[in-house]
Amino acid sequence: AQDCVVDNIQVMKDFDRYRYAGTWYAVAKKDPSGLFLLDNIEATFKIEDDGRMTATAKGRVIILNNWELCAQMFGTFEDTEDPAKFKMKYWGAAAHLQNGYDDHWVIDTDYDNYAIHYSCRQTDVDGTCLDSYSFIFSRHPTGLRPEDQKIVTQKKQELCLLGKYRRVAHTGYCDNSGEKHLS
Ligand code: AZE
Repeated sequence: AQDCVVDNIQVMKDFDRYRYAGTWYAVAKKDPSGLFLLDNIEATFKIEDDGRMTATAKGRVIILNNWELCAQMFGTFEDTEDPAKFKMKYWGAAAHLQNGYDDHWVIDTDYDNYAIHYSCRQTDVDGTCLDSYSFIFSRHPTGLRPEDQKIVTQKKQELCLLGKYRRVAHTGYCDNSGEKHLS
């Protein structure tokens, strides 16, 4: 299905949250409208004792026009009838950060190297997406392995987002950092 209708997007078959758990580095992203994580984005997913998925994430943001900081975020995931489709409630460690309730779909992953995430915030009357964001995650901060790039390109196309991604830099900005960035 390449009609760009959100309901027709294929997600990961037999998604295994336990294998998805752990740390992922964003190596590319497609931004939604409005404020968003800029770079140095990493997310760590965890499966709680009751089986529910939670996550922490961090990334550089600029808020209030010129206040740069490392945003520390939390997310809890609600299951849906599809194991690869979640609803994510998220909030920041500090009150001035963003909170919200977004879709969190896992489009494809091999669990050990790459994962493709997608979230549509608003659909148009024709069922296509008006406001989406998407992350290409890697287990390696250095980027994707060449053999995974082909799969990722194919999936970007299926999401109707080919050409809309930007590379995510990892400069160490959020390393050993809490909410505040010192220097
Ligand atoms: C995500 C996966 C892991 C948990 C979370 C994620 C999303 C976080 C944001 C954060 C935005 C922050 C802003 C702050 C000013 C998808 C990486 C919480 C969307 C804009």
